[in-house]
Amino acid sequence: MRKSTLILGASLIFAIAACGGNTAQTTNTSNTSADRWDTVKSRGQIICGVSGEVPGFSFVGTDGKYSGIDVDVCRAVAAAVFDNPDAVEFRNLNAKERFTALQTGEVDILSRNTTWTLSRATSVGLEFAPVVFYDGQAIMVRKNSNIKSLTDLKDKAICVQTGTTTEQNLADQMRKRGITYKPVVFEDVNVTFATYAEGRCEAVTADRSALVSRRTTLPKPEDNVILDEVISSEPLAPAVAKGNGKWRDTLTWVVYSLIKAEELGINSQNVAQLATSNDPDVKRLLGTEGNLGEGLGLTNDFAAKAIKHVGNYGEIYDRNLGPKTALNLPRGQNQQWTKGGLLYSPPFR
Ligand SMILES: N[C@@H](CCC(=O)N[C@@H](CS)C(=O)NCC(=O)O)C(=O)O
Repeated sequence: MRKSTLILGASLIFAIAACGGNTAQTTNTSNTSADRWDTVKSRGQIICGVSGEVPGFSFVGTDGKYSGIDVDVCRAVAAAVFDNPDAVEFRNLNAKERFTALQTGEVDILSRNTTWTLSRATSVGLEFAPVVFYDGQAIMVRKNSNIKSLTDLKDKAICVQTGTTTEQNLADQMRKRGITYKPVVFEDVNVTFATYAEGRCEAVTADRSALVSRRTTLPKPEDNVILDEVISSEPLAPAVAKGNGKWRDTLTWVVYSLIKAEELGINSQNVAQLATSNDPDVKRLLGTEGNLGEGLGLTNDFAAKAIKHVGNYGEIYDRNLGPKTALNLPRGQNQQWTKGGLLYSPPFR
């Protein structure tokens, strides 16, 4: 009872402040309370939850080194905060474990091909940063199977990982189309794909990028095709636990800095030399003019540090998913807005 009165009181104050347009006051409140940002700063290292099983996104090599676009997001934050992209410890999390790991504080950031959804952003308690990869769900089948569409999967076994939007979307789509099927559900991604590879499922479904990625790990990748049909939208974004506004801001603006850097033509090779640029947009992003970093509790050249160590969004994409990689994923929706894509950073001002 007392608790609900307090909560009501707090929301009333917020509502009055918001209606009165006193946004500075509300911003200050969220930024001065105990925040994950303080824990990370005093630890001197970020703990980053990844999958570790999806090449191009997050993967542990035979040398124990992590790579992938999700890995690079955490490395960029470490570079911006500590000027050291290696100040990150990675933890492997499967689909089911990932949210608990964030809620309990086991990880500071969840950067793990995770779709931004309403329930995850509310009841599950996640605070999403910008989308780093726009994806959609697809289906993979054997080339010689004669399965060309979802309809052809009537009464067939479909392998799928639990704890994912993938499992939910498949059920929705099949229900919508009145198609009966046999979901074969696993917690472990390796078992999911191994079961498909053994021929015990006629199809396997996942985010399209994950299918392209995991196909490279199958015994005969070329014997498998990904159907053209895309059955959902999967905006993949990193996240922090709710109630850590300052830490969320850091993650958010580091991701935007990588996107903005590509838009402005700043990359790891020219970032040092562009410190003397006369372009006001470049100067503000690199912190040679203004004090944008201060608002985050960082140095004003936080973006320059991230770009120097990890590269801009385009460099990160190319290194992990581009034409020189086994995935060779076209940029598509993950292109800059100036080139017809969906990547768009708000102003650095
Ligand atoms: N984007 C979807 C699916 C994410 C997902 O977990 N996909 C599986 C299928 S490849 C995966 O990445 N598994 C890796 C693991 O469990 O480590 C979601 O957020 O629910």
